[in-house]
Amino acid sequence: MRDLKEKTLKAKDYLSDTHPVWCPGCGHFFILRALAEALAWLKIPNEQIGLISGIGCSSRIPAYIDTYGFHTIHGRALAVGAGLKVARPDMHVIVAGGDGDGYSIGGNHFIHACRRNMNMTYIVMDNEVYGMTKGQPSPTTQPDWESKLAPHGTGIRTFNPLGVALASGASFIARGFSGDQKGLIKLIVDAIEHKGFSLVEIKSPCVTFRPEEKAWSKTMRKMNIEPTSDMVEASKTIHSSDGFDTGIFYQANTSVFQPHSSVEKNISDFEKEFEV
Ligand SMILES: Cc1ncc(C[n+]2csc(CCOP(=O)(O)OP(=O)(O)O)c2C)c(N)n1
Ligand code: SF4
Repeated sequence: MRDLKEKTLKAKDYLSDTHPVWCPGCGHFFILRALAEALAWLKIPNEQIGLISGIGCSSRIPAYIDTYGFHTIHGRALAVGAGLKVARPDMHVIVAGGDGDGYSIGGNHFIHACRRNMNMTYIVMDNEVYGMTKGQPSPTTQPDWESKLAPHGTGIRTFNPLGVALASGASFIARGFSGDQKGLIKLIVDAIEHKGFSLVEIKSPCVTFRPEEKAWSKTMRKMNIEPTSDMVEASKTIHSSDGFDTGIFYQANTSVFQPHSSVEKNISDFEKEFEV
């Protein structure tokens, strides 16, 4: 593991002047901080980063980071991020959002982003609930979690993002915890440095609609997983985990998809292609 003390830039060099509107104590604050620390450690020039998000409390993050950013539409952030990477392969593309945004409405994009294995990082701020729309169950909500909208629970088994990512072709798969700042910074640094599609799924308590998630500070294990490039081994670890393990579950060098950019074309070239 690298020594994070080597960095010279500061997290504040990557934070914007906009103060987050998140509820006090929301786990997303700690992810914002860890992302800024990771970028400072990597010393990537601000203008070389594109932070793309969908919709949700978590997806507000581009407003708080001082890089290029695009707060897009619900569930479509990965498609926009892939488009940016095609047009600007030189840029570091980071996509961020919530479990509702990425695993429900954005589920199809998630699978195919993993399959394409483009060189980009996907940060999912997973609070096992739809925070912004006031507490509906999400794909990662336990079947027996009772709420106003699902008084007897959904009765539906939870979505396993790490398992789906592995089966779909992602080449870097990690789980972190918003309450483990040091571990999270390392995971984000490793994910951004990885060549290929990197998923960093981060457990992030929603203190307003799931206050019981505050107990994660006691149940989450800090960086107890050792990375492997063996798919079978990774699959066993992912499927035997109770969800409280953190670290890199899988990292492999597999072929990265980078289609040829057509960004050098001007508008009249595009118009000609659509002439009838
Ligand atoms: C197409 C579309 N469908 C639904 C919504 C309503 N909507 C906005 S945010 C959201 C859920 C966000 O939950 P999540 O991604 O888990 O993020 P969190 O707020 O928990 O951080 C939904 C359903 C929307 N904005 N657009
Ligand atoms: S509603 Fe939940 S996810 Fe949204 S800001 Fe508040 S604590 Fe965070």
